[in-house]
Amino acid sequence: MTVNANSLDAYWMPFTGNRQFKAHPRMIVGADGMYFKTSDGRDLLDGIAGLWCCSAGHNRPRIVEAIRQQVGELDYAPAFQMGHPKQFELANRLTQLMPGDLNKVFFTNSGSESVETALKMAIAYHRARGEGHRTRLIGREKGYHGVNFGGMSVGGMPANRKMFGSLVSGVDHLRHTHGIAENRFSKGAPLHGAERADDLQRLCELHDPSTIAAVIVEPLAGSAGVILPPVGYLKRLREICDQHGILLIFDEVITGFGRLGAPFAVDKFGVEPDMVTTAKALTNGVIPMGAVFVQDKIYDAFMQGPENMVEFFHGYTYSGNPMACAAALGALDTYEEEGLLTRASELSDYWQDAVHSLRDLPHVIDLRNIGFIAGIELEPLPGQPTKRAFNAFLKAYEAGLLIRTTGDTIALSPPLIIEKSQIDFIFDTLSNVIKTLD
Ligand code: PXG
Repeated sequence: MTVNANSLDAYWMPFTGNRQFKAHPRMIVGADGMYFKTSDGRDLLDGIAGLWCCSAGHNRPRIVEAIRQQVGELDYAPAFQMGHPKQFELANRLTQLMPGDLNKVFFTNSGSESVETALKMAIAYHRARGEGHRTRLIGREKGYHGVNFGGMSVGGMPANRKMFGSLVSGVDHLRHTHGIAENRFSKGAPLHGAERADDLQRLCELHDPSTIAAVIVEPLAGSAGVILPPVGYLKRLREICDQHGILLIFDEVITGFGRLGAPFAVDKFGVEPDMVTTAKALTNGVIPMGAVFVQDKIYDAFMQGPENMVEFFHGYTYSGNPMACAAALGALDTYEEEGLLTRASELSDYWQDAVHSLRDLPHVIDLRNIGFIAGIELEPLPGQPTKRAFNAFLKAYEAGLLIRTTGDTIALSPPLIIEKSQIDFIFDTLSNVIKTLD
């Protein structure tokens, strides 16, 4: 067989319309700062930080240099029963960033793996404390917690579930908070809907709280189309969890590392969960890595039995991989030197005004914003859900702007280094694109 290196046939692309893409490829061949370079030589403003991960922009010197140095010094160290200094340095840096009791961190390679890790920790934690009856997991409709079986099961995006059988058992879901009419065109966190957190109380009454191990939610649901928590909602979830001895997990894969204008959603909303899952911007998206933060009490509960015994039968070949740790340290240096973990709060009024300038355009039925995130919800084309937003994506791409769409919502999450003129470019371009949509 002869191999044609340029053929697009062999690669089965993830979360992509393979046939559409292969008929009309969109190839990226370079990246620097706020821009991608396309194979046809155009600059593409990155309106989504890669996939919500390149928060310091592209080709950042500290990160590039950290990886270069690391690969020549120590390319790999066994993740089990052996350590290397950068794992511990990174763990210390990270836990200093996290408020409260979230002082221990476990390394994974993706958001999906962080979620599986947290769910397993929750069940094993209760068991270690003699509450092995707590096995039930509660997620939320429209939630996205990655693509592995646990995360898919607690997740609530129908398209991501329907093809894959009966999933993990013993899972239930809270209602989502999307589509509350009074919340349309809210600026920042919406005022209505905190009482939907009381669904948890209802599920406690149905299942008995002593069967529930953990509740997992995204503080802000990204993939489902930028759904913000109503004011008071997360605090109410925390209260109900406390009342019944249930662990609360925040999935901060998207919201972590400055996206909301504070280091974490934990800071932004002033609610401390028992665990926080992260990935993406942890390494600026450059090397795959995830991290699960847990409160001291969780780690401590596992530290019993003979000292030579493994306490938690879980981990990955690449947990705390040297290159990933180096990239994460380079990313943290960049975030700190450039004040990126809070930069979105400095520019959030400007961003918010720009988002809401789209209000009177055709097809726009809702606008949502917080930090450097925007959701622009379009009225679906009759009988053709998702098509109008996908057309916006294609037109924006032609006009030099990369956006994401989910359902009929356009999501924006630019690198946190974005300048005002680039914010203007995003919204001028989008305004023109939306005006020309069918
Ligand atoms: N949890 C959350 C909250 C996420 O947003 C994952 C887990 C899974 O992470 P990994 O690293 O396994 O992909 C995610 C991922 C989008 C988009 O545009 C969102 C994600 C990934 C790709 C695209 O909505 N979120």
